[in-house]
Amino acid sequence: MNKAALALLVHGGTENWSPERWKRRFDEVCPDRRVFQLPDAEYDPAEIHYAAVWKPVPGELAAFPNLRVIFNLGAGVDAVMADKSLPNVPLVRVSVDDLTGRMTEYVVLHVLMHHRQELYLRACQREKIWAPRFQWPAGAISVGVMGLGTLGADAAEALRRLGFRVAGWSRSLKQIEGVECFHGKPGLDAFLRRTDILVCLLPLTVQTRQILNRGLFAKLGRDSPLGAPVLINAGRGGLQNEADILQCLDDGTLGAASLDVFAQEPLPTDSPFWSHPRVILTPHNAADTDPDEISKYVARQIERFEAGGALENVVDRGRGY
Ligand code: NDP
Ligand code: OXD
Repeated sequence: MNKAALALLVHGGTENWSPERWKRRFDEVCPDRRVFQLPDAEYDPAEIHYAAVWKPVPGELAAFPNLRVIFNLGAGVDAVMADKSLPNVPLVRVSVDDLTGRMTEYVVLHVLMHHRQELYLRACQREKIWAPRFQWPAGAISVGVMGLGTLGADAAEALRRLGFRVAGWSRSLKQIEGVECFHGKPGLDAFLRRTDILVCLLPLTVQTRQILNRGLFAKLGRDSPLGAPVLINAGRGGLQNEADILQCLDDGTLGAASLDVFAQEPLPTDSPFWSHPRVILTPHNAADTDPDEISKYVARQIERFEAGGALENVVDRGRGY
C-alpha cells in the first residue's frame, strides 16, 4: 500500500531549482509514496500529508486540509513565513553538512579575496602592471560573523583555523573555542568595533530586516591594513539597505563588498551593483541546495516521523527562523 503522499511545490526558476529534477529525486528516495509535482499534477488535496517547498506561493499550502509537516528545501524560511495563511503544522528547514560546507567555502573564498587584495591584483593584471603591495598576515584582520547558527559557526571555525581573529554575534550567548562571542543588542557595538571584515549569515526576520545599514557600517573598525571595512552578505537581500551600501562604498565608510543576495532577485540589469568596481557579486549561489542530498534528508525525516520519532530542525515560528 502507498504511504501518505507528498506534494512538491518548487518555484524559483534557476537550474538548481528545476521542479522536474526534484520530482525525479523524490520518486527515487520515496519509492512507496506518491509524489505530486504541483501545480500540474492531478491529485486530491486531502491525501497530501507532506509538502516539500521552495518559495511557495502564499495560500498554496493552505489548500491541504490534512497536511502534517512542511519541509522547506533551503535553510532560510523567510519566503515561507511570509505566507499569512501558512498552516499551523511543523515547518522543517535544511541544516545538513553538504550545505554548510558549501557556505563555508563561499565565506572563506570571499574573506580571502579581500584579505589578499584580489580586486587590486586583478585590476593590475588587466592593465599588465607588476606592482605587488605589502601583504599582511591573516592575524592582522578581525573577521566578525553575524549569525552563529549552523552556517555561521562553521564558517567562523574555518576562518579561525586560517589564522584570522574571529568573533561572532548571535541572539543568545554561544561558546566556540577561539571565537570571541557577542550576543544581543547590548553586545552589537563592541562586536562591530572590533570587526574589519563583516560576514552576514543571519536569517531574515522582523528583527533583522535592513540591519546592514549606514548606522551599522559606521561602527565597524577602521584601523586594519584593509584601510576600510568590508561587507560580505550571503544571508538574504532583505537584510541590507542597498542604497546605504552604495553610498557607503562611494564615501569610504565601506572599502568593498561581496554580495550574494539582493532585495530583488534576479538582480535587475540596471542595478549599479553589477558594474561597481569594489563589489564582488554572485547570483545567490553561495550555498546551493543539492537535490540529491536534500531529498534524502527529507525522506529520512518523514520515515522517522512516521515511526514516532521527533522531527529535526523545526523552525521556531515565534522567532521567525
Ligand atoms: P540558523 O538558524 O542555524 O542560525 C541563525 C543565526 O542567526 C543564529 O546564531 C541566531 O542566533 C542568529 N540570529 C537570528 N536572529 C538574530 C537577531 N535578531 N540578533 C542576533 N542574532 C540573530 O541559520 P543558518 O545558519 O542555517 O542559516 C542562516 C541564513 O543563511 C538562512 O536563514 C538563509 O537566509 C541564509 N542562507 C543563504 C544561502 C545562500 O546561498 N546565499 C544558503 C543557505 C542559507 P541564536 O543562535 O541565538 O538563535
Ligand atoms: C537557502 C538558500 O536558504 O538557498 O538555503 O538561500
